[in-house]
Parts: sequence; structure tokens; C-alpha cells
Amino acid sequence: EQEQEQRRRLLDVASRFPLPTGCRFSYGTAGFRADGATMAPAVCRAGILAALRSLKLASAAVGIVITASHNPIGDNGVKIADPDGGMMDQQWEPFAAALANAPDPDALLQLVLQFVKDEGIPLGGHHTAQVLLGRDTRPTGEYLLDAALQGINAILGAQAIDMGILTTPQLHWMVRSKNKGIKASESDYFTQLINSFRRMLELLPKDKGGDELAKKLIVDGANGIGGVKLEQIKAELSGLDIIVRNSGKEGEGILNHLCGADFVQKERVTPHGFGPEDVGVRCASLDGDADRLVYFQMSSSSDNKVDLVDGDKILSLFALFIREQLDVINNNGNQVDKSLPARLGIVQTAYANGASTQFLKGLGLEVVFTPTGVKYLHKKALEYDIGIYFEANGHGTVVFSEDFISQLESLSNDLSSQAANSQYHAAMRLMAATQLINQAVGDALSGLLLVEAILQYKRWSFQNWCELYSDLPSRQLKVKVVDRSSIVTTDAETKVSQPSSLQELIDKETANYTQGRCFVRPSGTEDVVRVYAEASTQVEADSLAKSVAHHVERLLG
Ligand code: G16
Repeated sequence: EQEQEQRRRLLDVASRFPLPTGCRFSYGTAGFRADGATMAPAVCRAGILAALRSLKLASAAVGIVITASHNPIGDNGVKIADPDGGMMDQQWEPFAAALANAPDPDALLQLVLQFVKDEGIPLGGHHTAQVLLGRDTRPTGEYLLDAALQGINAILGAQAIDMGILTTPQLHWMVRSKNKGIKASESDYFTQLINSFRRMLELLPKDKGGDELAKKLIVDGANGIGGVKLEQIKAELSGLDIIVRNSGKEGEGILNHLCGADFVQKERVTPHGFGPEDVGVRCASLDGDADRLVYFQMSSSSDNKVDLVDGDKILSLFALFIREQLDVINNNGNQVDKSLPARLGIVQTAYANGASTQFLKGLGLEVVFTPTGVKYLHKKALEYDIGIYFEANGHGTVVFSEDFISQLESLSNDLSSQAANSQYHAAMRLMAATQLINQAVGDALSGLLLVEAILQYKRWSFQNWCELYSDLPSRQLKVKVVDRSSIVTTDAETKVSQPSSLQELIDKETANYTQGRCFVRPSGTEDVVRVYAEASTQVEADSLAKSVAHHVERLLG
């Protein structure tokens, strides 16, 4: 009987959200994404999928975020979080895509039954499943939330918990915490950020000399959810005077329109709402769902250009800080002969500015590359005791292995009798950083607080940070083509394998430029092909990008 009921529910929900003819969803860089008005079938089916995933993983909580992140306000999408808080395991992506595209209720039912059989998923109401849901501020969010709830409720034994309007990283953090048995409400999240940030500041060296960091920080909230959340906690962030612009309040502007991390990083100009009075003030920019962070500063009032600190430089700052703490702990001259062996790994993508990679390698760090997408970088970073990953666009975080954290804890205990000792302080600083940074996924709010704490620790101004190395001039372009999937890439997206003539053309163009580097890849979040070029001058980078974009247009129409 249960079996009949399960079948009936699946057929029923599929008929409530039919797939329009000709509609095709593809599982992209971070889940499904398209015009918000067309997304209900895919979101409903993502609900079914998330419940099945929870059933498969012994009823552990799984997450769904309804967001299209950096995309325009009319788009929407769905990201799925695994029990560890990371992106859904890639092994399930083909099933996710097949489910989203099942043409009719019968096909959907058969697909689910077959998958459940193949994967040994206990469907039928004898086990429970748990799905936490969050959404951003998009107008289609509520409607799509309902579609997701209906999908989840179509699986017997599944429980949906609506956590409300959240940043994407908050929901990922909640999923991770819940499965670790840690309290996982929004106020628990805020408490963890506020307390670990305060702890970082308490551990600042007292005798370092130099100027104190200016307290004023202006944050561009992209008119999304990140600014709203920052407004809620900023008064409790000691040592910082935060002003939120593009906060999403009525009249401030449109989500991601001429503002936000994607805009600032790609255009390298001030976002909407910033003007000459902000010259020389440290500024940060979040994206629509607050999983990306970049910093910038206006250097002159005569134009709207900015000095940009992108994900690569945030990564470099984190790497320097962590390495410094490890060096203090492991210094042979320490009074206490304790050490903390750690394999530190840096993960970047082809978009990483060449100068950043050179800088990091110059520090003797191990740098590896993956294709674009947090799902790839995060997975790679987990191979290290401490993995630091960032995309140039501002997505990134630091992950610490459980083994490393337990060694750090025991070292801190051993050293606690030497509380005045620099080795102890370094260990405590690392410990606070593991608490402050969101280890589930890149998180603009927690990343911002870690940046601020490290700048204070180093007594670095924005300018000091920006001058860590000079970015090679670069340019990114988008090209509209008939079918972007006709481009196939290899070698962590640095080479095109199809169409076969394209790579030859790229190589030929690139050879004309000093320090030239160029690659193209289909976006997994927008219907465009992205072109990235780097060269020794801005004029050259622009010209290389333009000529390769032209080849893409000519070949793919
Ligand atoms: C998502 C992914 C990122 C990726 C970005 C752009 O970010 O999580 O890892 O860098 O898409 O991807 P693509 O170049 O394929 O369009 P977000 O912030 O849009 O969710």
C-alpha cells in the first residue's frame, strides 16, 4: 500500500509541474539556473532529488537554496547542498539532469524507481528524510519555494524545513552544522561569526607598531540578501564601522544591476551608489546571494575606476596569514618543542591572474588547478590538511581536515600553560580562524570578517594589500552563440578540444602578445561563452580577448 501511495504521489506532483515542450534544463556550474518563471518543474524535481539524497545518506539533512546568485533579477535557480554542507556530489548530477528533464509523469516515475533500485535507496516511508530550504530575495523565490516543498513532500517520510530568506552560505552552514549535531539556527550562525571575529581581535599582537587599520568599511550588498544580514549584525562587530550600500532596501536599486561582486570584478568600476566622497575608503562588494566577495577602493575622484582586490588576492592574504601562524608554531627556537605538521594546498582555476599564481608559487606553496566551479575547487582543497581555494570572482574559503583540527586542539591545550607565549597565540589564532571561516562553502560575510581581522593583525591598509603583487592586465568578455555546449574544453579549461580548429586560432592570436594567455569556455550559469585574456598591457589584453571572441562568433554563430 505504501508503495502504491508513493507512486501516486510522484505521478501527482509531476502532473502539477509539467515540463513545457522544448524546455531543457542542464545541470550547470552550480545547479539549475534559468528565467525564474520557467524554473518550477526543475525546482520541484530538485525537491524530490534532495529528499532521495537524504534517504540514501541515512536520513542526514540535505539543503536546497533557491537562488540565481550573480544573475539578473529575472533569473532564478536551485543549488543543492550535501550533508557536509558542500555542493551535491557530482555523481548524482546526471540523475538530477535526467529527473529535471523527464518529459511526463510516467517517465519521471520510472526514472525514480529505477534510480532508487540501482542506488539501494530505502523508498517507501520506512525511513525519514530531511531537507532544509532557503531562498534569496528574488521575486520568484516564494513561488519556487512552494514548488520545492511539493517535490520534497512527494517522497514518503520526507520532512521539509523552511529556514527562510538566507544567504546561500548560511544554508550550507546550517546543513553542515545540523549533521554535526551543532545548533544550526540563524542566530547560532551569527553568534559563531561575531564571537570568533571578536576572538581574532583579542589575539592581535599588542606590540606590533605601525598604523591601525581605518575602521570605516563600505559594503556593496548587490541589493541582495548579504547586505540585509550584515545590517543585522554590524553593530556587534567590534572594531569596525560598517556602512552598507545597495542594501536591497526599497529605492536603493535592483539586485545585481550595476552593483555586486560580479559587476565590480568584471568591470573594475565603482558600483551604483558610490561616489567621489568614497575615494580612499576601503570597500567590499558581495554578490546577490553573498557567496562571493571582492574588495575595492577608488583612487581618484576624476573617474569611476577602482583598484580591485579579487579572489586571488584574498586567497593570498589568507595563505600568508596561515603560513605565518604555522611558521610561528613550528619554529625550532620555540621554548616548547611541539610542532604541527600541515600540508597546505592552494587551489585556483584558469581565471586566476597569472601574477597571483607566480606570487603564491614564489612563496613555496603548492598550487593546483581545477575547472571553474566551487564543486571542483572545494573537493580538491579537501585533499590537504589545510586547503585554501578561491576563484578570481571571489568565491572561496579555507578548509581544515578533522585530523588537523584535533591536532591543533591538543597543541593548544598543551600550550595553554604558556599563555604568554607567541606559539600559543599563533595556535589560538588558527583555531579562531577555523571557527570564523565558513568551511561548508565560500561565504562573503565570514570571508569579509576574516579579511578584516587579518588586515588588523598585519596592520595593513587596503593599499598595502593591493600592492602584494601587480595583477597582469586582463579582460573577460561574453559571447552569445547558438549552442554554447558545442565548445568542449580540457586541461582544467585551459584548452579547447572542440571545435578542433578553435584552439589553433587561440594559440595563433596569443603568440602575438607578450605574456599573452587566453582561454574560452561555456558558462555553466549563463547562456554565453566566456573569453578570458591576459597580456602585459591592458590594450593588449583587450585586443587579444576581442580577437578570440571574434573567432568564437565566427565559428559558432
Ligand atoms: C557559480 C559557481 C562558481 C562559478 C560561477 C560562474 O557562482 O558557484 O563556482 O565561478 O558560477 O560560473 P560560470 O563561469 O560557469 O558561469 P554563482 O555566484 O553564480 O553561484
